[in-house]
Amino acid sequence: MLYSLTSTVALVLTAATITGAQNTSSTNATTTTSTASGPPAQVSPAWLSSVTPLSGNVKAYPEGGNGTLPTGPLASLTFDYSGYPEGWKSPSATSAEVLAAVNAIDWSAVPNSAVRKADSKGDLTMTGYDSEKDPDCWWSASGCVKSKNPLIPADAAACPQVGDWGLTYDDGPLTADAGTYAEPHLYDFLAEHNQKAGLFYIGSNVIAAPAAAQRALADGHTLCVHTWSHPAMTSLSNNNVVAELYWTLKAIKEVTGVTSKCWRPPYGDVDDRVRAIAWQMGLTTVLWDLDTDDWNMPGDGGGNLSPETVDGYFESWISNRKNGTDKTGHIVLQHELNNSTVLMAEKWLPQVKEAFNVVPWNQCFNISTPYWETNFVYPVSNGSVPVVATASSAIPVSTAAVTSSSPSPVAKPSASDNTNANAVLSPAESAASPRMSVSSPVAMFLGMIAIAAYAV
Ligand SMILES: *[C@@H]1O[C@H](CO)[C@@H](O)[C@H](O)[C@H]1NC(C)=O
Ligand SMILES: *[C@@H]1O[C@H](CO)[C@@H](O)[C@H](O)[C@H]1NC(C)=O
Ligand SMILES: *[C@@H]1O[C@H](CO)[C@@H](O)[C@H](O)[C@H]1NC(C)=O
Ligand SMILES: *[C@@H]1O[C@H](CO)[C@@H](O)[C@H](O)[C@H]1NC(C)=O
Ligand SMILES: *[C@@H]1O[C@H](CO)[C@@H](O)[C@H](O)[C@H]1NC(C)=O
Ligand SMILES: *[C@@H]1O[C@H](CO)[C@@H](O)[C@H](O)[C@H]1NC(C)=O
Ligand SMILES: *[C@@H]1O[C@H](CO)[C@@H](O)[C@H](O)[C@H]1NC(C)=O
Ligand SMILES: CC(=O)N[C@H]1CO[C@H](CO)[C@@H](O)[C@@H]1O
Ligand SMILES: [Zn+2]
Repeated sequence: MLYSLTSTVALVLTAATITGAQNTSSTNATTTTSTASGPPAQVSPAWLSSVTPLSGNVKAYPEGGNGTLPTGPLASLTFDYSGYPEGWKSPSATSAEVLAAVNAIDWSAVPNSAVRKADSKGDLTMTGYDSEKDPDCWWSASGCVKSKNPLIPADAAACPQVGDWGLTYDDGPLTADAGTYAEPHLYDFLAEHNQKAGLFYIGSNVIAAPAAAQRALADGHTLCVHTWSHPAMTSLSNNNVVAELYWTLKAIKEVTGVTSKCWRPPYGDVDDRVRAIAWQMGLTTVLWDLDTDDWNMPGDGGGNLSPETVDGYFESWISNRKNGTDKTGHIVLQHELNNSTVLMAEKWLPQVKEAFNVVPWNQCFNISTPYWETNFVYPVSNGSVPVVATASSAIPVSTAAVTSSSPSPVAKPSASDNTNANAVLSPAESAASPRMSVSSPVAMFLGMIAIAAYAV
């Protein structure tokens, strides 16, 4: 049935692209009819298909809870990272590997927005910026979390359900230079409290602390991309955006065996150009609505925010929840960055859990398959793990998308979703992407995206 809608979808797409894309040639209706053959498909990255993951990884989401997950010293693991770019430096945008990823992108579906200005230290500068005239949804300027390009779903910025606390820690895995606070300090603490989290990994750190990344996967945390060198992404050229995402995706896949379908922009810095590139690399954008500012406490790479101020944020979030003032769900930004942030995280988690339903961010969105490898199936919001048809169930490629709705990370796969072509048309999808009503042809277009080839 979806197939017969192809031409309608293409027509609507044309209109959609006109409002969404800033690329002048894309605004030409003649040009956009070509999208009938090439929408901005979101597919498992073929440019990572030759990566052979290290051994020693779990092959599925770990069942079991407190006391059954691995804790204690990390396995010793040496990783040959020759071939990777220098850590914490902007990777080359012209290497053959990066260009393969660049060439896989349909650039006509990427807005031709201006690269944002940054100073010599890489910090964004707003001089001369006029938000009124900006056709983009640029978080750094306005806090905007809904792409103005209707082809790209809204960011995951806050859990939709009141009382949910989407737990996230950025900038890990925390490497050995953090001394006794290096991982698995926080991961052991989480395991002992039977708590899963969303972890946004820096590629440079993953190759420096591969055993910590493997532990995180084994403990049931959700691994997402947080770039290679932590830049303000909107200040980078298209190819440099690709390079930052490419190397981090590769590092996570080579070390842990999973290919993330989620990323968080450093500093939240994302606009419609960067979102569209990330989307075509298979990544949905995850932000936050509550910021602990923990990184800014004294510490290496930190600032001089007093820990008491951070305590105060937690105190008021908890009391607002307890006295009924808080009427929304949240995604909360914390860091596994240094001893200060790790201690702060461990100090507050038990109290947060008394007031909130604390889950990794993906769980409150019912995103049970956060990787292209669908053998990893995470719990949905009611805590149950859906039954998902796996790649090994030998579904012919031509119909694979019908079983695997997982290509859309903001779709909310559930038991039925994953065996049902209508998955992305579910009310859940429209809840996260208000522009897309259940019956809207654009939502159906997203269904079409799911028909893209499946190549893990
Ligand atoms: C726009 O469409 C016209 C035909 O309607 C065509 O002549 C022109 O080359 C197109 N421009 C671009 C940039 O595709
Ligand atoms: C704009 O679209 C044209 C035609 O599809 C494409 O060749 C070009 O690379 C795009 N520009 C950018 C900056 O994406
Ligand atoms: C998990 O187990 C540890 C050690 O056995 C114990 O200290 C802790 O209280 C337990 N936590 C929960 C949530 O059951
Ligand atoms: C709830 O707690 C917060 C923080 O302590 C306070 O500012 C607010 O006034 C309280 N609201 C109610 C209705 O008690
Ligand atoms: C973190 O460790 C440093 C020394 O490595 C110490 O001076 C500092 O007090 C520690 N911070 C906290 C919050 O424990
Ligand atoms: C949890 O939700 C899923 C759909 O999201 C449903 O299939 C399942 O039956 C639910 N489980 C429980 C225990 O309610
Ligand atoms: C997740 O699934 C449950 C059913 O298990 C549903 O009630 C809830 O609305 C869904 N949440 C989202 C964000 O779609
Ligand atoms: C890894 C890291 O950044 N460690 C720093 C955390 O903060 C402390 C001070 O509280 C520094 O001494 C560490 O170097
Ligand atoms: Zn960060």
